[in-house]
Amino acid sequence: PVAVKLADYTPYPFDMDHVELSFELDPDATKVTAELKVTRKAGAGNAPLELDGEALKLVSVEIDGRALTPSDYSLTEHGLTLADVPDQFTLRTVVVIAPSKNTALSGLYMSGGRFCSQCESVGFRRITYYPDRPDVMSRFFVTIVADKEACPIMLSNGTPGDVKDAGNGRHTITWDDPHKKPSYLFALCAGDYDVYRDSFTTMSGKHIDLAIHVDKGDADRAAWAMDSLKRSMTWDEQTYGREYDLGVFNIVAVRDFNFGAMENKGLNVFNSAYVLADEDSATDADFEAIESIVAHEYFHNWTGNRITCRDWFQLCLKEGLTVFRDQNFSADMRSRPVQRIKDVIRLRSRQFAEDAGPLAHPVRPDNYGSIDNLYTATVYEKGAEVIGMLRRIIGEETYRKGMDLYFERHDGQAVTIEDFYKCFEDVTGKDFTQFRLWYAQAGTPRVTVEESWDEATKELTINLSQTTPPTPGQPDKKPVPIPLELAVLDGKGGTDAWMTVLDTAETTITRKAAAGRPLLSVNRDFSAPVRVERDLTRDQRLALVVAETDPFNQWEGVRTLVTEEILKLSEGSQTRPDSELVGAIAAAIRNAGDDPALAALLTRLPEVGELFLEREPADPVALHSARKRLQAALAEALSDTVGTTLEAPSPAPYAPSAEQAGVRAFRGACINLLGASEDKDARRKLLVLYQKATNMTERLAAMRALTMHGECPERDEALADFETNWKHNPIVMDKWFAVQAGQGTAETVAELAAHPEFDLKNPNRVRSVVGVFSTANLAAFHAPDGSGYRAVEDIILKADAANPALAARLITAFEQWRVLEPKAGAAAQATLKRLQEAKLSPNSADIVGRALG
Ligand code: BAL
Ligand code: ZN
Repeated sequence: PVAVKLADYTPYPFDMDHVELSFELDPDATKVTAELKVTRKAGAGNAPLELDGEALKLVSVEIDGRALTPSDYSLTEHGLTLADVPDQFTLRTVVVIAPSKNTALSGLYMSGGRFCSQCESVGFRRITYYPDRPDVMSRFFVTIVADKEACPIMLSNGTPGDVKDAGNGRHTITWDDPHKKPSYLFALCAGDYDVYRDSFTTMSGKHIDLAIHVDKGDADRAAWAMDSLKRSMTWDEQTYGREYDLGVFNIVAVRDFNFGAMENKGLNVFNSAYVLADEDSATDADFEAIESIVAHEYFHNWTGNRITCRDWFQLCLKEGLTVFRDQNFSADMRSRPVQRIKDVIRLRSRQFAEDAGPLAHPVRPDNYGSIDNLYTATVYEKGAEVIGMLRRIIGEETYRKGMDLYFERHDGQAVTIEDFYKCFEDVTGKDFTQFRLWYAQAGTPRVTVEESWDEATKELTINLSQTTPPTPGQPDKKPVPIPLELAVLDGKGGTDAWMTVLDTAETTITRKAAAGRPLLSVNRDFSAPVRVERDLTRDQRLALVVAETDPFNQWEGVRTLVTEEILKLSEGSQTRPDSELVGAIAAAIRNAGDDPALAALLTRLPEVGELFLEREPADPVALHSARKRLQAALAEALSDTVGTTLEAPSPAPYAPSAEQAGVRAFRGACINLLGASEDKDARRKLLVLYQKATNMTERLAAMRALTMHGECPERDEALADFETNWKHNPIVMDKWFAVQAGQGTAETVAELAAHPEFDLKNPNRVRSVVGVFSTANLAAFHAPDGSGYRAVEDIILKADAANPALAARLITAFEQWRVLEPKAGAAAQATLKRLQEAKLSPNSADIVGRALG
């Protein structure tokens, strides 16, 4: 694909502040009439009117009621251009689209027999001819005409009018959205749903009708999503002073969806996996994900919708900021340290890997080949970290002042990162030019820490230096301002903590201690998204874990020890896990017993993919085997704890509360240890745990642990039982597919893909097999004989023909081919080359091309 460049941005030459859309819904031939009130902007010269459009059948074009003929316009497969238009006019177009044939799930399509839409980023152009760019903001009036029986409910953005009869068994409604918005926030859903209703009273006393639309029979399973929505609304009022601004807020759950969810104004569309939950069918992780995604989409109402992006390069303006907001919401709803650890695990496993490979790009890229491929861990997760650093540097109160100014100054506008930072410059009087390098430079900075102790002066000298490795197109990097939370610890609980902003290549700090040599704690709470390098011995690290007073760094200390141990085992410098270290880790886990959620996280060993960053070349098979050996040793060392934990009953009656979830998380960690255990009785115990489980969290944990034992009758019994019980529920069956793809081999993938319920058109199902296999089962995916790649290649090619956004995302699993051991690396490269020679969509071609470099 041809690169689009930030430097080429020019404003759209026309205002389009009033849009009337009319839909006559029909799965095979929906007629869309668009009336656009167009005004040429002052100084726009005689620019032509260029409208985007794709996969549309044009029926007619009129200007001010005068029908145009093909000689009056130019029509291509990418749009409609009218060269000669007046300064002010009404454009009326009629097109026909076929939602039932739309497998890309972008634009208007059918899912489960209902109409739904997805327009971000560029789906609206598959609905009608329009300037499909975020800086064109209009007031939308949307009329829907549909069959009464097939579509008793017809939804769009804004405020609904009355439903009226439209003859021939049809009815009609008009929605008016008073808030100007870009086309990517348009939505339309229509069909027969069950509805879970509630209401909310805002801080100024306004009544809001809330409704979640789901599959027939699923309404009760929307209760948690509704509860999460109301808590999000309260949180945004209390934390950011932001009130909801329409009388209705609708959510629609859709089974076939490319994203997790979408923040369309007043009509959020959700992947049904992130709406439906109850104790029988959902895990605590599902409840947690629903809470955070409902919050994320709701928070977009202010950070994304009321203030949107000028162009797609500014995507992090809404995404990084909104992730930062949802992470803090989750931290307030649950445990802040546990939330921080989970956020960092996610950041490191996905974003650090991206930053270290051929797909590395800045948080705000300055060019892209395919916009769908910009929805990355870097834009989202690193984008959130940058906002977190901003808040750390200026303090919470000043951050809130800056945000207040941002909302006040830019409400109703489409803006840039520069506009955002200008608000913070104005409230602080500081210059954020250097800070904005975080948006422009790709790559994860490395901070090296060296220390020396002067016994005579009782001074600890700390040398800090930073470098950022080269990334594609960016060989040289400048120092960025890195807020480092530091502390010296006396080992008796005494903590002398401070923050320093490392904004040069190198700096030296001295810290006086009251008595003996203190221990240094660095990057507490993961204050900056960097890799910290310290040359410490195993015993120094163990001492630091014991002395540590920051919960994040306590976990981090154990994590580092575990990582080093797995690396040693994988490299053969050690054949058996060091029993002293295993004992120390087991003790740390037992000591964390008061906070079972934290204890569960300490029990979870780093995934193979996270270890890739530590050594080149990476040998996934050796890493996996080393990890398993350490896990087995830990299972043995903790066997008493595992036994007593699992003998106790699971909390009852069930509640999805953070407290109960913490208890179940540790029980799940113990079940997982049984999965790694060499105890002969482990399989039988696991089957009993599976059969007796009173909730999905533990049932699934037991089934997964059984698959860790490979082929065995107990595993087969659990899998067969699960399938029998849940075959009617696709969201739960996704878990059944995922568990097997996450533990099996290439053959398992082939079997799962041949299963009658494997559906290439359903993104959740494809991701539960190919996505899980290629990102969570790296020893099998990166098998040196290339069998793992062959297992997914054909599925990716078929998926690409139907849904390019989905396929392109799957191909990113190949991004690390250069760091792999030579055999797997060569096989991965060969697969990418074969894909390149196939006729790929522009989305997939973009990823393959960049991955090969
Ligand atoms: N805007 C796309 C989905 C999300 O990030 O909310
Ligand atoms: Zn978002």
